[in-house]
Amino acid sequence: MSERILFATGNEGKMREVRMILENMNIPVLSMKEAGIDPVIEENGSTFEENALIKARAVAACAGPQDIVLADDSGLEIDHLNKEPGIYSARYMGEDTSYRIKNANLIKRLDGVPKEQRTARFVCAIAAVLPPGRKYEKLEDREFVVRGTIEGYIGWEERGTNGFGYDPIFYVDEFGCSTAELDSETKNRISHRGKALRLCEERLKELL
Ligand code: ITT
Repeated sequence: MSERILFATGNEGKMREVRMILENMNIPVLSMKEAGIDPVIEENGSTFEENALIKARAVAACAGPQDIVLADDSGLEIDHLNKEPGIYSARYMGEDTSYRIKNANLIKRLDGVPKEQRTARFVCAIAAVLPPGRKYEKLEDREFVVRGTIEGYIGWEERGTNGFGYDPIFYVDEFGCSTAELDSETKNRISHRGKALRLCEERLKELL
């Protein structure tokens, strides 16, 4: 196993979850900031997978020869809004607009829409770029992308203070509450990010 995992994100909310989920890998997980890496990344892909790979490659270009680089591209798809905000979730209404305002806006756009039509999901693509110089069986094993999703619906009000981003408006039937009302262990067990990172972990164990 390589010395460390560099996680290509500037989002502290993601980073908190990533650290918890990858805890049992027994390998240090560093954010870009902790690794002193701050590349300019242009997320101009048209899918979560493409954008995750763009981020992972940009950080891998600045990383050490032993580093495993992972990146997360994620977002919220609301079916009634043609899967908006989708890959533009972070940029929706402007990157610096507060989630209070973004969440209130999405609820307003669903005004009068019944529960069956409020379906939504969080999607998370995790891309991995592995260190060069190893004997990977297939060249494509040096880079791979996995996806995890969680199905839910958009509620009628913001609830809860855990999590980040769109969590206060994303409700799951299994628990009858928003993902911002779940403790972090429960969210990580059922979430898009938890599922994608566990798939990624399995793949890494096979390859390294
Ligand atoms: P990095 O690119 O630096 O990782 P980012 O916040 O710009 O950070 P994305 O482009 O992947 O990341 O945007 C993801 C957005 O989707 C994020 O900012 C949230 O608004 C939303 N999102 C993703 N996962 C979420 C989760 O678990 N809970 C709530 N909102 C989430």
